[in-house]
Amino acid sequence: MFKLCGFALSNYHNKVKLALMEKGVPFEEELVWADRSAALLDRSPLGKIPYCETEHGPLFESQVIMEYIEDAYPQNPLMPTDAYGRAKQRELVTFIELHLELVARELYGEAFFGGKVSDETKERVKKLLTRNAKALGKLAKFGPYIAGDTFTMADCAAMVHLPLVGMATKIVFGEDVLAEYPVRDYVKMLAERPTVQKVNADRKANEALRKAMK
Ligand SMILES: N[C@@H](CCC(=O)N[C@@H](CS)C(=O)NCC(=O)O)C(=O)O
Repeated sequence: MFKLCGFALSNYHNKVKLALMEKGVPFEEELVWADRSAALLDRSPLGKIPYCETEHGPLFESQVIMEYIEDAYPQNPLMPTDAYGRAKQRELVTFIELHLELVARELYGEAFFGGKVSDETKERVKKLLTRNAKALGKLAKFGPYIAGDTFTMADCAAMVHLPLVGMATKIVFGEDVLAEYPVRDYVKMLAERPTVQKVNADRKANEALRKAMK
């Protein structure tokens, strides 16, 4: 059976888990911390989670896993069938991850883990995120789903990443770079889905476990 490995505090892990549940793909979940152990590096060369175990072998990089799931389990598709529609999905996911989440990630140490980020980094990140956040308006529809009137793969990404980008920038800069978008209402709307409720409940339980381990 398909196995998703990682921990439920991770936005990338939760993106894949949400897709699996939305598609109704049977899967097992194995708790794996990003501990740089030899066992982890054997499955995921950069020691990152999530990775998965398929019937053919392991895969890492969450978006590669998402596409594998879509190809291997065509039921309840999370992408349209036409090439351009599929490309638009990938465009939105790539944009959110490469130009928003990965940039904002530089702030997480200070925003969530008690660290400190240099003023130089803050200035660079703020400039980039301000520009990139404006560009999100050209791609995101919030209509009510991120790519239009249907729940898609892009929602699995937007649901886990956009709130984090908003929170991190609000904490570190005192202003949410995504404030002009209805992210709060969007997340609230998605939280009516049992799949999203399960992701959120598991994330909270994982956070409690991590705290208890310290
Ligand atoms: N591009 C990767 C990002 C995954 C990622 O950054 N995972 C984090 C947890 S949210 C991680 O494993 N960090 C540990 C590390 O980088 O050593 C993906 O999409 O899977």
